[in-house]
Amino acid sequence: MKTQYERISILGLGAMGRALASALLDSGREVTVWNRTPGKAGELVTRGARVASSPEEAIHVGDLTVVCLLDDASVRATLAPAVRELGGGTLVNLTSGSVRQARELARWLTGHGVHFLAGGIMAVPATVGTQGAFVLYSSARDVFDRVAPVLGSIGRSHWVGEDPGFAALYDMAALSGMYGLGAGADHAVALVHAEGGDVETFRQEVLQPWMEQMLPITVAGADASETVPDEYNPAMQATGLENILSASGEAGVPAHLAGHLRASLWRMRRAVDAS
Ligand code: FVH
Repeated sequence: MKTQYERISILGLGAMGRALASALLDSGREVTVWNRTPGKAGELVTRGARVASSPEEAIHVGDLTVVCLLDDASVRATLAPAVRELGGGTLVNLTSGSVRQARELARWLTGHGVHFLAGGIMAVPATVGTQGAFVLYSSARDVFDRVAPVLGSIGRSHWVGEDPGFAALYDMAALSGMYGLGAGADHAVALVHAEGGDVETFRQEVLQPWMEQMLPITVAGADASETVPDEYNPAMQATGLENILSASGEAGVPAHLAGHLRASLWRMRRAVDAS
């Protein structure tokens, strides 16, 4: 197996695939790109990327294949006709999918002699290659050790275990946390807007510093058991949540924006009932 990975092929030129190609070009690699719909390579070509006319051709010219497509179904559809070409090569899948899909993809590809690494990108296209960006990887450690330095230009490489499903697992769980934060922020802004508050001032002077203060406490306190420690005073929190929900209703904020509050209230009431 080649270990230098100077020639990298990217399957998928959506927003993320283009950002990956750009970062890898910046790092001095030879980059070949393929996309189902032609004409998406744009300025990547002027910067030196080569365009392949099929997944097979892209896989053939590269010594490392990076896949970043919409979902697992598109990965399967793209790789199925090319799987013979992949045998003996190295493939990193950076497409989002479920834990089961990642495990099954790993089984299928390793069964065809592919050195496989599963990944989950903890970045958006605009932050690929910047300081905060990182990528979760899982499956065979030796494949990670060879690939990680090469893909470091996308973002810091972070291995999360031999189970090929773990990159997807931690990726999805982290996204769940992000969407929870987003839902809370959306509701907060909707409430301020509905009661005539200054949304921009609230955003900058109240919401941002408050969420920054609470983020480490919230992450540390997250608990899979759904119990609430007594020192969190669940009775007080249940009353507080009822107040927010009342205020939200009085302001006419749509009830579906407050789903996260009802989930927290359910948890606090359950803790009160259990005490
Ligand atoms: N963009 C983001 O912020 C997030 C950040 C975290 C990781 N995600 C995941 O990355 C995967 C790709 O996301 P994307 O942003 O590049 O997505 P799109 O811009 O919508 O591009 C989709 C590409 O997939 C191709 N494609 C779709 N269906 C098929 C198919 N059946 N066969 C072959 N290719 C297919 C599509 O091709 P085309 O429509 O241009 O022909 C694009 O190349 C994704 O898993 C995110 O969850 C991004």
